[in-house]
Amino acid sequence: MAKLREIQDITVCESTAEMLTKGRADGVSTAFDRADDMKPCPIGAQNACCKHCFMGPCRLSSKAPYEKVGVCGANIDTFQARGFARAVAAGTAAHSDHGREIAELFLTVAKGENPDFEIKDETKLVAFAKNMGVETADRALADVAIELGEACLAQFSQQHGHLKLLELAPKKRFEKWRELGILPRGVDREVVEMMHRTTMGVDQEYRNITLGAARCALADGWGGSMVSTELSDILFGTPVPRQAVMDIGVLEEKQVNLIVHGHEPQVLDMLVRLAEEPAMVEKAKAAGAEGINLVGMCCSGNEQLIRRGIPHVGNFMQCDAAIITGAVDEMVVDVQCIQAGLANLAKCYHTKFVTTNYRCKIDGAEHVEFDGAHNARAAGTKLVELAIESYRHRKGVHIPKKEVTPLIAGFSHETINYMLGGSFRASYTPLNDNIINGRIRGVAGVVGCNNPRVKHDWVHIELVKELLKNDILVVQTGCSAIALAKAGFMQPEAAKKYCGPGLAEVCETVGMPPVLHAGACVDNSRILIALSEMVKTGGLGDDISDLPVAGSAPEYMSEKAIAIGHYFVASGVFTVFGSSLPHVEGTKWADYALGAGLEADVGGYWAVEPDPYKHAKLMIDHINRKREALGIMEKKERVLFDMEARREL
Ligand code: MSK
Repeated sequence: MAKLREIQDITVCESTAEMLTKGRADGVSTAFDRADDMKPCPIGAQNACCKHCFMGPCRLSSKAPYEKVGVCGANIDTFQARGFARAVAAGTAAHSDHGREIAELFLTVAKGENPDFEIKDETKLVAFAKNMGVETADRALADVAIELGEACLAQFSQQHGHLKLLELAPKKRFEKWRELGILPRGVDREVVEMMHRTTMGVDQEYRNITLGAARCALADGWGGSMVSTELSDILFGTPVPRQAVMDIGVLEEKQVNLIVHGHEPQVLDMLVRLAEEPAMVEKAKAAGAEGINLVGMCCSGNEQLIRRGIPHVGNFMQCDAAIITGAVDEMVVDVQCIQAGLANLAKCYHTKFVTTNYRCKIDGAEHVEFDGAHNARAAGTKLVELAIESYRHRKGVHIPKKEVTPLIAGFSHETINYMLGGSFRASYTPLNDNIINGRIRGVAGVVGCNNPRVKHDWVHIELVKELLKNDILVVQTGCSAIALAKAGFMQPEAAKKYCGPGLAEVCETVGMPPVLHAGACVDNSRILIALSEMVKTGGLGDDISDLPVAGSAPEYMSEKAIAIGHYFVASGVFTVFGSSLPHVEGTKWADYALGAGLEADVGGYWAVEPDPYKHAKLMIDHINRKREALGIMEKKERVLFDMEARREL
């Protein structure tokens, strides 16, 4: 094993540091240790390795003469564009397969075939049905719901035309996509086509591949992900701001601790209800516990944090730390971001590690099939009972000393609209006004994962501090949101402590935190809708690419993050990535994707910057440029029309 980093160089999260120290004393290995032991392959990291056929694998370098090509003759630009595009396709597939599962579950509920779930938000059902082109007037809600479910499922298999939800984008944006020929037709079609185009001997022009990848990514953001988020809101409730607590300290010494980790909301939704049932609590008591403590982790946790205020343990790189407490009686997982190493780590303690989805089985894990459409209650009951049984086998328990952090989460685009517009006039006008008058300089979406190769949570936190100081409102999802929540940025009091005077004034007036938690990584689609609404509200240009906004994924690790980044770029948003991939420099593809070439095509482009301060500067400079172009660089109050002025008009 290579020399391991000191704990203080691994994480800034106090509770994680305490547990990693314990883990080393216990002699167990974590993902941080494995990252130290596994040197990343520099050729692979540059997407300069091609193994799309079996004449290779071929390796190129940006430092080698440009004429040096692979066996088939493909150059480094083709290699990089194809590697990037395949990551986009994989990320799109992941979000969209999640979205399809939700659509199938929704349809069983709509048809009255699934007593385990119900439609929670009928208002949103009607609003979303209208957006999907489903007739709602004078119809029974059940009929609307069935047609909506079918229409959503059809978005995946559709072969012609364009995805319906793209029409929510500003007109100019939609027309740009049409002109470029990148309006996605159907989600599955775009993923299949991307895999075809990037196989040996097909698309070998880097610009064409990158624009093809944009079409695929748009099918994620405005297709699979958006369907997932909107239907999840209808089924499990549209998020509204609610108080909760976060960090490993949510684990309880004297209760059965059951963590749900992964992405799809139905598992945690069912288990929460079961864990509250008196008969189940009695079973826990019979096993010697005081009760059942059901908590979320990663994006499964985010899904129910924003909807029910369920306590949250932590982000992707805290899974090891949570198990090391010895207090986790069971970790239930479904799909995405489940590290295989957790199954082995769980064996070193008494933790039951249980997979639940046929698409995700892991060597060494127990498997209880949870099919939301058919057996949610039965499977859920078994899962809670396994946790209770596991409690009997506890050895030592060590819960971190650090107190849990209170937070407010649940900022859907509907909530932002309502909150900033007030009770009588839900609208984005006050947000736009405050951007125009300069109190708010702009808006940043800071999202994405943790990556064990960078100091856990540090880049997220330092970056957001810089943005807030510069009056930039921050909207978050995924593991990045969890990092900032733990650090105390999701309380209204954070405004005074961290923000510039303009943003602090707005937050204090509204009573909101300066960092808004919008949900799981699949919920970035909420940000697309919010950006479109800002354009439609007026005063900030007529396309998303005119807005003073920027995107960021400072510690990303997943292919899903590449798909998210590319759908923001393709929607007109400048997007900066932090850690590791894509290490792209010195090639024509890199010059195109990270600069004026891609910006000229789609209005957005990429940047890569691991240093949080330089990363923030790139975003702030971009926002300033957009303000300059809009003519709102100088602070000025917007002239509001009074009745007299209106009459004159
Ligand atoms: S869980 S994709 S580590 S945000 Fe959505 Fe976190 Fe990234 Fe997974």
